[in-house]
Amino acid sequence: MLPPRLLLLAATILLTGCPRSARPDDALEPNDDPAQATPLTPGQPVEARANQGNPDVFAVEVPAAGGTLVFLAEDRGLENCPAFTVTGPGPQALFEDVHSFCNRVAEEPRKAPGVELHMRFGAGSDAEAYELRIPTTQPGRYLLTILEQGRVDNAAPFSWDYRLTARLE
Ligand SMILES: [Ca+2]
Ligand SMILES: [Ca+2]
Repeated sequence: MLPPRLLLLAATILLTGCPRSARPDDALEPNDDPAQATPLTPGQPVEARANQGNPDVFAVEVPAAGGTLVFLAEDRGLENCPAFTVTGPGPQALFEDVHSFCNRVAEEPRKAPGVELHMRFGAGSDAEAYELRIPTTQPGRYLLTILEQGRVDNAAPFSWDYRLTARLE
């Protein structure tokens, strides 16, 4: 017989298809879609948490074309399993992680020309930092979405604590 908590979790997964978030979210919520995006000021970091199944959307206003928009997402703990999407201006897709689970190396992301993802590693096997470099071919509003992924068999939902900084080069 399963303990009641596991039974409740199993029922939740069966009914909703997704484990219910066990951890509190950050103070930037709700920021789950472009209309609710958290504005980022270049050079000013924000600290946040991505809970599995709950997208975190950030917006940067790029005043002029011809530079590079850089997003730096640094690991601050918990399950380091994010997928990134960048669009802009408008719905134009510039970067899209296509992996559904934590195995980032299994599938190459979709990238517009000139877009780069660099990962910095320390002692562990997970990246300490992710740097997305986006050539800004047009001025306007660019959006970054961070969506925490899971594993095939994670019973409790994953979360990732991160520090995010945008800058314009
Ligand atoms: Ca969040
Ligand atoms: Ca969110």
